[in-house]
Amino acid sequence: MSKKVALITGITGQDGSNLADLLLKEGIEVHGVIRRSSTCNTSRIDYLFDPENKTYIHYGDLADGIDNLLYDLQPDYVFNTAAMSHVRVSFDIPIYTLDINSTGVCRILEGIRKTGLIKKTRILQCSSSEMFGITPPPQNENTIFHPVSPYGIAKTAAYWLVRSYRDGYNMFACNSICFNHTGTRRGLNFVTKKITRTACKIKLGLVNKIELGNLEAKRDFGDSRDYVKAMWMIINHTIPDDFVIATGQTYSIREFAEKVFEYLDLDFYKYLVNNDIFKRPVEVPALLGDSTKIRTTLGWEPKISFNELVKSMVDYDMEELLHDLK
Ligand code: F7E
Repeated sequence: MSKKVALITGITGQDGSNLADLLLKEGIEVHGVIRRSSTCNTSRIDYLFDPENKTYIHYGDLADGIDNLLYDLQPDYVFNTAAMSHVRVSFDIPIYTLDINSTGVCRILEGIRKTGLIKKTRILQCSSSEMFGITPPPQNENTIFHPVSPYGIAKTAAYWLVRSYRDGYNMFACNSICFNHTGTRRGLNFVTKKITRTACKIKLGLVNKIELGNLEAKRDFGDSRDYVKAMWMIINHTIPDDFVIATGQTYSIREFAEKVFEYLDLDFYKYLVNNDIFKRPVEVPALLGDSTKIRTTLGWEPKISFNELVKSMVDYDMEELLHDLK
């Protein structure tokens, strides 16, 4: 039997690269879409070019649509992990954010429809807990969306587009509503990675301060490797549906930072500098996911604890910095 084919948009990102790892282990033929960039943006997936991990990479952009790729590959699965993923930056580039994060999703859905793949191709859209915005926790699939950033608003439009194509055209289109997830492959400008990386630099005497914005926001932090497993379960479910992916525990940014600094035997407050530049015009105060639906329907549960997550990130950053210092 020929291999099933998956197309991952955003394969250079945290989730896209973790998903590629998982799909290769599942025996899937993996194709990834990367954007053209003047600087190299493949550091998270360079190992995938190894003949043993053969992955096929194609240039593409959600600003352009991926119809040709859909037509050529006729994929069994499409995972849309591509996005302008930074909430604060979405206030600086709202129109671009809306184009990529909502119209871009519509371009993929239309691409599947126009290329006659409705019956064949299953699509999973990476939706976000930012859609809940200021609706108080806990949040689940029945919670009202009240997004407050261009990012959250764009993700909400995309969520409804997926539902509309599912209802209107019988497309196997589903949403994974992901709460914050991080890990060793997290981008440097997200708060968890910024904290682990800067704390390690402080420990090594490379810098002497950490500048942060709002420390009181609460987030439900999971590990991306657990979350991509949930995505795989959702897209292989018997029916297309939407599921919250979350740990059910919430920590403030202050608590996350205290934990990291404590692990490195450092006093967080000795190095902390508050800087309003890292605050958003409107903040999402508290996210805490209720993932009962995916736990009871698909049997998913996160395997990596908060403590293990923090430890793995700090250990990874320390090792990488020490390697770079050699
Ligand atoms: O901020 C606060 C900030 O940028 C977390 C994305 O993956 O998860 C992520 O969005 C919190 C916010 O992630 C700094 O105000 C304080 O309250 O790491 P973040 P996010 O905005 O929660 C959702 C689910 C997604 O879908 C997104 O794609 O930390 N914060 N000081 C800071 N945040 C940053 N980035 N930098 C700071 O210095």
